[in-house]
Amino acid sequence: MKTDTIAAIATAMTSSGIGIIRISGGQAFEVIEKIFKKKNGGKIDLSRSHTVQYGYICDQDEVIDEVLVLIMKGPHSYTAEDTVEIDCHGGVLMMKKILETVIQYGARPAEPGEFTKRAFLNGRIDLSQAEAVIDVINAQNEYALKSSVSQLKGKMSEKVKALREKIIYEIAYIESALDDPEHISLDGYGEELAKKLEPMVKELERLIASADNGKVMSEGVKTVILGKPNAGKSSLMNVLVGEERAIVTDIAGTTRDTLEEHIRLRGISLNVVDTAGIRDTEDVVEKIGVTKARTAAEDADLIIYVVDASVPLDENDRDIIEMIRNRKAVVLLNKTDLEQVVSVEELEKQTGHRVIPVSAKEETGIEELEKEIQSMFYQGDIDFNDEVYVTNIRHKTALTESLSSLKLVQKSIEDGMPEDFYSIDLMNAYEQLGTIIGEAVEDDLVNEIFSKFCMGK
Ligand SMILES: Nc1nc2c(ncn2[C@@H]2O[C@H](COP(=O)(O)OP(=O)(O)OP(=O)(O)O)[C@@H](O)[C@H]2O)c(=O)[nH]1
Ligand SMILES: [Mg+2]
Repeated sequence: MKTDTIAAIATAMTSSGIGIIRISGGQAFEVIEKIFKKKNGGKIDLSRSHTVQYGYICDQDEVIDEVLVLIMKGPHSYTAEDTVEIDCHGGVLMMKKILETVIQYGARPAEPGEFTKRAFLNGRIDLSQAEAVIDVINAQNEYALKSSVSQLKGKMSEKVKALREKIIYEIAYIESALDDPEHISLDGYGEELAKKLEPMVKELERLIASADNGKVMSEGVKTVILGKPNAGKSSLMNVLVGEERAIVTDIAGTTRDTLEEHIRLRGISLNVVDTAGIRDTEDVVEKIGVTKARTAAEDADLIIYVVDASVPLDENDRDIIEMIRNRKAVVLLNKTDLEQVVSVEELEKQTGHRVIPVSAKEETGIEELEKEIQSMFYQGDIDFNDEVYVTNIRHKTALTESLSSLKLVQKSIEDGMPEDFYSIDLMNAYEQLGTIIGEAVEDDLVNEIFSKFCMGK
């Protein structure tokens, strides 16, 4: 199917090295054929997709600019349509002139966001991903950027889709059972549904809570420093913060309370928490500190486990190694300026995590630590509690509506209402979630019923 063909200047409207004019739609190739000449006078070669060709944009005999042209055949393009990008000289006048020529030969000016809208309409991305494109462009800081890139990759959609799938399953089940009570029983179904609703409600609550985006931006990655007493945790904290924030002494059990500091590390914002050394202790105050340390570790996005290289591993270390199993963690082999009785290899084997030798005292190895954290962050290993963050008010509204519908279902179950009451509210929840990814509802239910329950077999 041929859509009309749109064109726009894709780069900023200021003078710059290069400007890009983008054309998308059924006539994109026809347009470029009419206005492009190769250096040797030949026509553009449209036989292969994803090629770059060098030549001139011309209006009849008039040469307008020397350009590179990218050819992308649909569906392998941003819009999933035939797309042409013209790289020209980045003067405002030049870009405008080329755009005018493109329009003169068959395209029309694109509306704001229309390329992305086409990507959505052509099914290449869903609505939340389309919105993420705007967020990526507008991101003012690295968190915002990171969170919108993850939304662009479809993380938000994944969550929403998973929730919707669960909900539609229940709706279909209820509908099927009401239609065919002889074969599908609803005995005890309310209780079963109540159990299933609980995690869904929690998930929605978490997502909604994350929508306090101000918090996300300023909060950063919760990083907890763990280790047995005297390992050098507070010393590390001070190095990271860049000042003597925490008390350091050679007395084991110096740090009693958790101490939190906000730092920026290579563009990543971290909330670093120094904790009391983990050990069994009779000291009442220290004991509270150790419990606090454990709690902090539980909801950390990242754990930095500090090991004293100058003394053998003991049961406190083994305890901590258990705590960080399957967690995002970096292990620091500290005090490597002293004689080492613990080796990197041994520790790597014991913990299953990357081990970096450091000395908090001499401040060596800190750069490696920073690099490691940075790469974990950008590879998506650390991901703000592994959560998707809602930064879009439309999403927040839809999630909130969906949550209240699910709560109504819970209430109906509690009140012993008939099952068709459940499905009305479930459907509301489902529809609300659907608006986030821009999906229609009607067909899904039919499909689900047919695929899962083989009605009228
Ligand atoms: N030689 C050497 N000494 C260190 C290093 N890091 C820390 N220390 C010393 O080890 C002792 C304990 O350091 P802290 O930073 O207080 O250790 P901690 O892990 O916070 O200890 P608690 O708060 O008691 O759990 C101090 O005397 C530090 O000076 C290091 O890299 N090399
Ligand atoms: Mg300490």
